[in-house]
Amino acid sequence: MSLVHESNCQLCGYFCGLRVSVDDNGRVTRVRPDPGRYPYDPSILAQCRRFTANKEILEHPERLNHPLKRIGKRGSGKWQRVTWNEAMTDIASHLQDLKSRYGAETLATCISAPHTIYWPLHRFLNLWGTPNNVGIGIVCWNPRIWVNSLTYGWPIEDELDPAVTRCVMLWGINPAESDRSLFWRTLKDYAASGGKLIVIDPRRTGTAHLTDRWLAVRPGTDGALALGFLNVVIQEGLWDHEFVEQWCSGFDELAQRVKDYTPKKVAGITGIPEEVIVESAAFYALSKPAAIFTGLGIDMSGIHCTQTLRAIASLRAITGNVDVPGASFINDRPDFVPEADLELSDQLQESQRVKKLGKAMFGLQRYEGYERLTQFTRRHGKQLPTRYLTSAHPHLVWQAMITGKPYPVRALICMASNPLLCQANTKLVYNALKSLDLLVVLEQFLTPTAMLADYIMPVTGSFEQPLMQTNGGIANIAYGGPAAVPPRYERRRDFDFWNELGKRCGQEEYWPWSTLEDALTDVLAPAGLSWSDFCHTGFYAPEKEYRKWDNKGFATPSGKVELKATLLEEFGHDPLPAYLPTIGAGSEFPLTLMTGARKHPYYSSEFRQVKQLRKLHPRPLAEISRATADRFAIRPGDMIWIETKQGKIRQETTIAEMRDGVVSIEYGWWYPEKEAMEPVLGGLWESNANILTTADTAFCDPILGQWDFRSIPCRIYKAEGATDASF
Ligand SMILES: Nc1nc2c(c(=O)[nH]1)N[C@H]1C(S)=C(S)[C@@H](COP(=O)(O)OP(=O)(O)OC[C@H]3O[C@@H](n4cnc5c(=O)[nH]c(N)nc54)[C@H](O)[C@@H]3O)O[C@H]1N2
Ligand SMILES: Nc1nc2c(c(=O)[nH]1)N[C@H]1C(S)=C(S)[C@@H](COP(=O)(O)OP(=O)(O)OC[C@H]3O[C@@H](n4cnc5c(=O)[nH]c(N)nc54)[C@H](O)[C@@H]3O)O[C@H]1N2
Ligand code: SF4
Ligand SMILES: [Mo]
Repeated sequence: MSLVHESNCQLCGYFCGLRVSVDDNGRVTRVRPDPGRYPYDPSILAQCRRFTANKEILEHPERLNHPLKRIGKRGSGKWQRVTWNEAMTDIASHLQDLKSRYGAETLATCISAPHTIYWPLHRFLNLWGTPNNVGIGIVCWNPRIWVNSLTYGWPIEDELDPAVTRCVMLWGINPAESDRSLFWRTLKDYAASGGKLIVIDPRRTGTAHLTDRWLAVRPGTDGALALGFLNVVIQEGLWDHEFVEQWCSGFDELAQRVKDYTPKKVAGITGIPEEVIVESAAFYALSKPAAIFTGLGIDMSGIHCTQTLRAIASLRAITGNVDVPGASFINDRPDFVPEADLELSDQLQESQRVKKLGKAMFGLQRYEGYERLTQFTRRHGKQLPTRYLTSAHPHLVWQAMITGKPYPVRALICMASNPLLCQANTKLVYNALKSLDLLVVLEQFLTPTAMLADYIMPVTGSFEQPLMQTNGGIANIAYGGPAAVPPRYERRRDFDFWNELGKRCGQEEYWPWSTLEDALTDVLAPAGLSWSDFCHTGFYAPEKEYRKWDNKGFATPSGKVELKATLLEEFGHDPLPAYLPTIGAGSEFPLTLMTGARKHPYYSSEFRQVKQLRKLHPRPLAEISRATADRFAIRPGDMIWIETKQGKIRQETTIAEMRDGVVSIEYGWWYPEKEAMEPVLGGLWESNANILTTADTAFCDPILGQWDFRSIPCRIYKAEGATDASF
């Protein structure tokens, strides 16, 4: 006999609703999409190869099942199995000891993709007293949250409604690989029924194949392109006069600014023909409503990022595509307890807030900027969680670990993150982790980062933990469901770790819950929903209301869309969208490197040990155009060195339709089949893209701190003698 449970896949950020059959022995026997629950996609089975891997991952022989304590030298691979109680007692007392010696700020945490629930971590940190959470957010999603908040007073959700939307621009985003769920299917259906698409990407991706309008932009020049589009829209009088007149501030200054960005000039910078720039801009402006989705192609563009997003935000606004159906939606405050309240950021004292590293840098991406921004959003009854907007800059945190300056950072807790593969400059991260007094890693697998830990705490995954996804706490939407099976072995939920650590560190009154389900029950209560009601539907979202500006205006200082951003000016930055020319690549590194474009079946550094997925994609691939391959006498299948100022790695060549002179490599590659100790560390040093990158603040966006993962000068050459076997 087997019982069917409703649950959610947690192998990527879409958390598809699933039906999980469990037999009398508690074994998962079958997993199917759940047509009754959000997000549901009947074509999941065909589209997403990871979906079927859930069973293998749940019972994988290499899953971490018990807490481990390091007994040899750091990285020596010698572990002792301990109980949760022993581990938690040691961790809590070690942390208290470090706090008494160096202050609360000596503890940092590292998080990244949306694998798990994050507010418990922030709640702990705020009560503990440290501003040092390192995320990847600075180059993933957060720039959009910041820029849209500065421009429209709150983040927006771009929206494709095939019945309403007349044009979709996909800019530096590739849902064909990064999102195989509902959105991708909607997009394909939209294209198949004649919907109009513009795709801006140096590679002809699966997404670009949906349209004739593929703009193969030169990496890192999107800012100029956006200014060029604005130039055309304004010169040709294609803007929404009524919306601009009533609801935008700074239009005249914007018009003046973009005058210089003629299609001719922009063609020279971006490599896109003049007539294509003119036609695309006019096409977008005349097809209303129109949506613009942006992705990592922009977020990871380093010094260009903030102002490129500002130009795109202005384009949306002057064409009247803000908070209208089929274009974009300004989210509402949640009816349930907002993440901003759960994280208890007001508990972090001013004396600790100012210790955020990098005093004179990135003034907005600090508590000062956060406070100023939320002053206006609060007028609309809304507040963003601090976690997107005050993230500590990773480069500064790694340096503080190594140098003790400006103060010692001696302890790190990594949750659902693998910084040795996913943060820039692996060597720096490695030296930082090696220098720590205490490294705790909450993990499912023995990753290279976990290999360097003092304690590894085994955590649950899909089906073993309940889920309540809230679009990062910025929207009035929640979806998710219950666990289908109890945690296996001694795996626990991330929540349990923070709940227990909090209680052991004097925060008892703030952790009134015994389980995550208890906590989620309290979170849902203000919306009038019980946890079991929520699990049944798996979805909470009231009907959307658009054009809220009509009676409320925007939650910005001027109450309008700020084409000229008051807060940017106040913090000493250019208040109008701008484009900073990139320094040329030079002869030593004549090519441009893009790292990390998404590919199925992997998710970041995960799943290389999952046999059914590894079989589909055994090695990392470096993509180049046919002409670039010929230029360097490289053939498909050749192993090549990819080298930047930071270092070199090897990947296998594949030919792709893309801009000449550009190299696109995969990231997150390590080899779980290799030795799990120093110096091998699971093949960390062989093909890992982040050996080639840096987040040195000297080269980051001066406004919010973004570093460049997508247009790095590089060179390539054949790795003589290296064959597949050397991987
Ligand atoms: N399969 C899979 N799916 C994933 C993930 C995964 O690891 N694997 N990761 C998830 C995560 S964490 C995220 S944040 C999302 C990201 O989702 P996306 O934003 O779709 O991510 P990417 O594919 O990294 O980048 C999009 C495109 O940007 C292009 N690009 C690179 N440089 C430039 C540039 O200078 N200009 C322009 N216009 N385009 C450029 C790349 O060629 C790429 O096709 O995906 C999520 N989904
Ligand atoms: N060069 C380059 N670097 C990049 C990027 C790029 O495009 N180029 N992309 C960046 C982006 S957008 C992102 S989001 C990051 C992703 O960076 P990470 O999130 O660090 O990447 P993952 O490999 O997904 O690591 C997550 C780890 O969490 C574990 N895990 C899974 N579920 C859970 C859970 O519920 N709880 C806990 N505690 N652990 C869990 C997994 O086993 C895995 O080892 O990488 C970034 N790094
Ligand atoms: S898209 Fe695939 S991996 Fe992501 S949640 Fe859905 S089934 Fe899981
Ligand atoms: Mo991400």
